Amino acid sequence: MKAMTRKPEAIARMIREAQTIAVCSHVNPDGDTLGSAAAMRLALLKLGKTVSLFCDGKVPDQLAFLPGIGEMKVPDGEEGPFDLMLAVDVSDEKRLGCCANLLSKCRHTAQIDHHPTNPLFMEENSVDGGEPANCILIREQLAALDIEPDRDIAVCLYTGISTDTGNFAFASTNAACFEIMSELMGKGLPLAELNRILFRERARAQVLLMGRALSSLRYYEDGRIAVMKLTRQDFDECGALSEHADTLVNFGLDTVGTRMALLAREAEGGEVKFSLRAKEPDCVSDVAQEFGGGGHPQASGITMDGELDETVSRVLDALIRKLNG
Ligand SMILES: [Mn+2]
Repeated sequence: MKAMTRKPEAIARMIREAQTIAVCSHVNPDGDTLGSAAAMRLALLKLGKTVSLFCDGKVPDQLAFLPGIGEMKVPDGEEGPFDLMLAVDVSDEKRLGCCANLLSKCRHTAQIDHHPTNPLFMEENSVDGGEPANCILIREQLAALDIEPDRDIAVCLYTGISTDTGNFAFASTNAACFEIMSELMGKGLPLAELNRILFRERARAQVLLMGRALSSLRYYEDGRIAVMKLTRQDFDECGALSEHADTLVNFGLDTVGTRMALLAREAEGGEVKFSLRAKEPDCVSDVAQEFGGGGHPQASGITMDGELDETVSRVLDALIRKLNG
């Protein structure tokens, strides 16, 4: 069952009755939760509210352009009390991280979210698991508050919608995305500049690491499996962090004719971390489980003790068996 209880009017009433409002994002914040929080902050300021932004995590450098996002703080226990907590894009209480400590300091609690699994854990919940981005529900919330988006709010809403839809490319992308985009373009949204920051620019260390990953690329089984390896030395020489390797496995998967891809990296603790990917209908999560890992059918991970080349050949053998099975 998809959670579906859109209640912008009920949330608007709670907002109107509150003066001090704590807006909370989820741990490991992304463009949608931060875009939602930044847009709500701007709207609430227009209504004369006192707004605080909280998140258990650091704002990624790439999202520092979001208007007002510099106000975001990790709660330190000294803040509050607040009339209202408003959680945005937070699928359950655990995803609040240490912001959950604020719940007891808030007279009322509410949330706006788009995760199908949301257990409706707040006093008032405006949730629709069918929408591809929370910022679509934020646009609706602004309408319930009689707030017209301005250019800054447009920047926030675009960031959430574009990042959660993979730049309008995922199957979840719907007509509402483009209806809202049409409106935001009319507000002077700097589309080309933001698109470059969000979807094209990479940290230098990541570009260098990409070169290492691509030069390690080998194809097996007539190109149906792509394998890349990164050593500790690659990371050190590129000045790269583990997170810089996160999406590189896709270069292998995006090859014409390739059905499964693997990227293995030596982690700091002496383990080897694997990212496994497959194109539908192929599946890699069962191979991941064989080695104590897990994840989604087409995107899984494994962490293993052992030496790089030896662990890679074991996982590769399992992928070959799976492919021919
Ligand atoms: Mn989201």
